[in-house]
Amino acid sequence: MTEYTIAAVATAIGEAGIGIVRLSGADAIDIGDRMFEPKRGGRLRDLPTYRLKYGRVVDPSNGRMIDEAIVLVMRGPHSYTGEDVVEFQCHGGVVAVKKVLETALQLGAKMAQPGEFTKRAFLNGRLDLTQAEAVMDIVQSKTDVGLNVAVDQLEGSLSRRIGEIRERLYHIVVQVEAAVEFPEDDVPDVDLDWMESTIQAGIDELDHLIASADDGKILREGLKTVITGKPNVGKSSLLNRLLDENRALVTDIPGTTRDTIEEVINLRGIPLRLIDTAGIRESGDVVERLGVERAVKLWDEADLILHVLDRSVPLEEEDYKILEHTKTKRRILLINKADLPAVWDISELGNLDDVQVLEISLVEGDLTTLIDCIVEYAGSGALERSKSQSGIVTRARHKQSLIEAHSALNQALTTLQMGYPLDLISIDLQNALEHLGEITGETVRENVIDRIFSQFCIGK
Ligand SMILES: Nc1nc2c(ncn2[C@@H]2O[C@H](COP(=O)(O)OP(=O)(O)OP(=O)(O)O)[C@@H](O)[C@H]2O)c(=O)[nH]1
Ligand SMILES: [Mg+2]
Repeated sequence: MTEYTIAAVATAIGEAGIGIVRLSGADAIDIGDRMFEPKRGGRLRDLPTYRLKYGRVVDPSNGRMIDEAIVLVMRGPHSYTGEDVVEFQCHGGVVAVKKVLETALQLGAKMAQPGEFTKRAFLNGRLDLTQAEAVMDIVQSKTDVGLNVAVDQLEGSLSRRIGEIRERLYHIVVQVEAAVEFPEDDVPDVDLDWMESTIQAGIDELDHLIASADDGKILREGLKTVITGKPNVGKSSLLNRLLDENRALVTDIPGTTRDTIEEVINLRGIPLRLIDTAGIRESGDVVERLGVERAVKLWDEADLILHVLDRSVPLEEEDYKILEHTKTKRRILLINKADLPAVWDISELGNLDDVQVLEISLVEGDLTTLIDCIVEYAGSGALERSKSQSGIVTRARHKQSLIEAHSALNQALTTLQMGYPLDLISIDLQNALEHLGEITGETVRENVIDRIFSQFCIGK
């Protein structure tokens, strides 16, 4: 158990039905007792685990009542953090809840860091690292599909898969080490064919997991979709139509949008992070130029680019420039203003073999075809993967460790095939094991752990 007790408000701050102040640590129950007077007497320390008491929260310095509350006691190790946990369920007002927290702090609890409750759960072995991360993903999930993936991860789907791969590699390491350390003893010879096929199977599995990472990222963070094009083509109109509200200013003056505007929408289960940007053109205006720079930078980060063109005005250099600069990206060309006469033909855009092209009007007709196209073209892989229960990689951190483990296994395979000494193979395998262990948290460094939990909200 960690030596000190932490406390934080666990619910969102604001007027609400209830507000919860949570304490965890060796003194949690003692501190709880000192600031709480149960209506029917008794003390929290005598309360069995998972029981509640109703009463008054009081300021022990003057005996004044702060709020009414129901207090829940959960004793370690069978609690969320693995420690003694006390939760005050108060009336959810900003001041009352803060006052309850302050009282706990005055009695010796320390203000919890972001994610510290979950971090303690991890350090006390209640969760592994992928599960702790899944807790955060559940809190932040943007669609039902994203939630399902996070819940599977919390249930251990990814850990299990990583665990199985580690188990098999570990088996080889044990055999190799025995053969290396006791060469003259009666250790049976290592079966090199078995070793080779086991390592190869590990590599194949890692390939699968790594391949799931792009879709996993989309499910967790959303498909970063950047709307781009020259000024006045209808970019902000597109954002508004997809959102179904007048979020961005739309005028017939080119250069209306200066800064980026980001909104999240749920497109049939795919979370779309939709970003409207300034129209691309050379501009003497400083503000507009900054907006354009920002827009161009976003091309690199985009998972999907919606490039809007206006068919009612002649093509210009900018249209071609954007086409050229975004050509390595997944993109959809939207030939807009189909309600107006066209002054150019799609063939003038050159070779568009690898691009989806749609003609649309943002003032007439619906966007079903566009939505179908986005979901089909950019999101179907993610939706498909979300249905498999066998573990999807949703974080860059996991992907990086998998890539490193993959490279160590490839190295092991080469070493084996070249007929080098077995202890060299053992080093490669240990390396792979270590990288796989980083994902679940067995071999992860402390600063990485700190970084992960610092992204959580306070009270979680
Ligand atoms: N006729 C017609 N007009 C459209 C269509 N889409 C947008 N417009 C009009 O085109 C003008 C520009 O639209 P915006 O959505 O502001 O264009 P934008 O690309 O965001 O422009 P900037 O922010 O200046 O780069 C507005 O007057 C819109 O009403 C369309 O499909 N048909
Ligand atoms: Mg605009």
